[in-house]
Amino acid sequence: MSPTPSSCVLIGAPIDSGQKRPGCLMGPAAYRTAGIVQMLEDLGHRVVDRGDVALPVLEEVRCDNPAVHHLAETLGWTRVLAEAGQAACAEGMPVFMGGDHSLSLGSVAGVAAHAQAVGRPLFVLWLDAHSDFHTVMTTQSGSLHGTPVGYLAGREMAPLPPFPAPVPPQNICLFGIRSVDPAEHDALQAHEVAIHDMRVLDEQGVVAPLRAFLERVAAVNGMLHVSLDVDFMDPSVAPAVGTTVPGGATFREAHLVMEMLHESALVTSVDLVELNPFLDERGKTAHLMVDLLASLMGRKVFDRPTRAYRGQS
Ligand code: 4U7
Ligand code: MN
Ligand code: MN
Ligand code: MN
Repeated sequence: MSPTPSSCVLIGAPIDSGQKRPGCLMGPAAYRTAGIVQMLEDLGHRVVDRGDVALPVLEEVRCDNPAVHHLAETLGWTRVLAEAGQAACAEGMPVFMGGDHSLSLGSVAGVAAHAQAVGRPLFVLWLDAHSDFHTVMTTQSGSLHGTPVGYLAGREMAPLPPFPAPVPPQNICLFGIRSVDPAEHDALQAHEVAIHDMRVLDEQGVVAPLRAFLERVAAVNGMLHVSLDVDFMDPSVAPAVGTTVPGGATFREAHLVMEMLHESALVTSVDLVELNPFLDERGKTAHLMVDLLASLMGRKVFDRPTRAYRGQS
């Protein structure tokens, strides 16, 4: 069976402002240099590269947590990405090329607005070392790349606009996490977010936990947004990220996740985030991220049948 062709809409999000180490804004250029467009076309997909979104004129904003930095920029990126994301959903599968993870404040907002408009439930698979479940008030680093899961779950995030159609906690799956701050830990205990931390993956591997989640998505004809943070992988295979945490997914575990996602045919949008090309080793991490997207979009050694997730329990 050949891979199902689809239309991919590439959206560059050259965002650095969600954390303190400069470099992530070069991410979209690095993905293009690593051949993301050609790779997708070689797999038979139609590709539209929308270029990079631009920061609008900034509003003045203030908040009561003095640690928070770059709030006005983050708010600007969030608005512009939510708009671009929602529009792209009507044309194909948006692929958001970051940029740090604060871009997901906007990308998931756009996708969620689209899901609500078409009346389908949205699910989010968060592939990350971190839970990113802070709010503007609980973050101690003040870096807003640590807040997008909190936002999309509907936690209070003023002065950001209220999240359109918050994703029910049970529809959110945190996969591969191994660094959770105390405030995030307490909040996660109070929500019903599905958590497959590295301890679970060590014991069970990636297949069973991911399959269980995908079956839940398929059972209700859900849309599935996948957010891939470079630090989901172990730093030995993916060094180009500012927030490395040892003990991450291996090269093959990461590809297996992507291959299963392809076979599920459930993924409707993707974020590629936190790549800092300034920290890379001759494009190694940029190429890995492009190759992982290739696995997600159907590259394989031998054809395998699409797994029938629908109707399974
Ligand atoms: B990423 C952190 F304290 N939790 O809030 C914070 F450990 O998008 C890290 O997953 C956040 O890379 C990491 O600063 C955000 C820290
Ligand atoms: Mn993250
Ligand atoms: Mn992370
Ligand atoms: Mn990071």
